[in-house]
Amino acid sequence: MGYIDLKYRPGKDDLVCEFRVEPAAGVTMKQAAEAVAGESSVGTWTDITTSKPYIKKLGAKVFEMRGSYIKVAYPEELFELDNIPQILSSVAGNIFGMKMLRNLRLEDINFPDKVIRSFKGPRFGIQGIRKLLKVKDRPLVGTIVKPKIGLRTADHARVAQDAWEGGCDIVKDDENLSGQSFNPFEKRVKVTLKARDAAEKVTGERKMYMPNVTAETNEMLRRARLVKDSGGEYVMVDIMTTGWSALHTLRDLDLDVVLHGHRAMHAALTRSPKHGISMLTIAKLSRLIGVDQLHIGTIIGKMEGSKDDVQEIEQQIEKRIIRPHSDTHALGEEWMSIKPVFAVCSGGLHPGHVPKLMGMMGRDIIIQMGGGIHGNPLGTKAGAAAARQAVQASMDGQQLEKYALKHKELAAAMKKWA
Ligand code: CAP
Ligand code: MG
Repeated sequence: MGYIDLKYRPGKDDLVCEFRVEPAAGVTMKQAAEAVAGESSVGTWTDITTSKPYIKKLGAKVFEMRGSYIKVAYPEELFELDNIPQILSSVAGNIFGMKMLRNLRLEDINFPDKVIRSFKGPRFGIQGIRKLLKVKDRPLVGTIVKPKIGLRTADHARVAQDAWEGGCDIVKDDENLSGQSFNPFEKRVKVTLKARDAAEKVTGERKMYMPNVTAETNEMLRRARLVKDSGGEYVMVDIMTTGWSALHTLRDLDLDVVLHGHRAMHAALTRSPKHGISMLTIAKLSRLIGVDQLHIGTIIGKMEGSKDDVQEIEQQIEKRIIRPHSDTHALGEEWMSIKPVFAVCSGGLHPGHVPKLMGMMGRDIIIQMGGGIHGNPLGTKAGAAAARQAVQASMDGQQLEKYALKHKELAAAMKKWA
């Protein structure tokens, strides 16, 4: 069954994917494209005796072939509208392992309206989070308690309180901290929320604690409920290691808590420009299911990421209507009533990075510094103050060097890292 039809134009009910395809030796691009479209829709490696005439209309159509890139349209009847695992088992499943391909990368998925309408999307979105924190238009400043794992509960809460009192809006657990014996989940939530309340009293500002609820799904739901019942307003979840179904289940709990999506393990899929799944695709799936905040990389810090990709991803999660961009292989999207997601920038950041980061990504970002705050020679409180000072200087259009002359905490950070 031929799947290539370069005259076909996708209908509004089609789901469309863009792939980067690298055929194996001896395989033509056409043969590779046929194999990708067939295996990800109704085909297999050989013709069969059991097919029926009505199957043909369910076949995917390769409607564009340009260099190493192909665009494939899938009739939406192939999919269960609110079932991300099934959608990915089709367009991001077996095809990655086919011998006919040396490499394959899923660059983007454009979802038909019916799929988009079948998901909740973020509960809070950017405006909901700004309202909760009472922070109108500057970037939010967050930190991660460091050392990333190992602190006993009381020490963990102390670091958090210092960070809040120094100026952080948000303090989060690190991605590999969950319910270890040295810092049990229940105890950590209670003690750290108390520290949050004390910091709110001292500073007069709203302060948020993001406990990491990552665990087996039922346990994760229990932990999220415990956070809510203990007066918490945020939970953090490692979306890649818990999985799409678990994230969907957590979102469907519809707890009135902000969902922070950490993407640890994403680079196993996203890092190679030749093979895997783009962070753009992962970001769109996360928005669809409904995280309120998502790590998207920064280019500047210690983690891999290209400028175009990160800026494209920020657009995709923050805007309602996205135009296609051929250079980043973004297919565009119409997000209708799905709320925007707050872009989280972290990874090797320190206050000296803030002007460039805000210049590149604007003000609707959450800047998270772990080492860049707790490594300040004057300590965590000063580290948090330095981060806020760098944001304020950038908001006022002031050079950090000048601002640091009157702000010793920023001066200490600049001296150590800039
Ligand atoms: C940052 C961090 C973040 C990663 C996530 C860490 O700490 O807490 O998890 O940066 O990367 O564990 O490394 P530092 P991304 O600020 O001390 O680097 O946001 O790219 O997913
Ligand atoms: Mg971390």
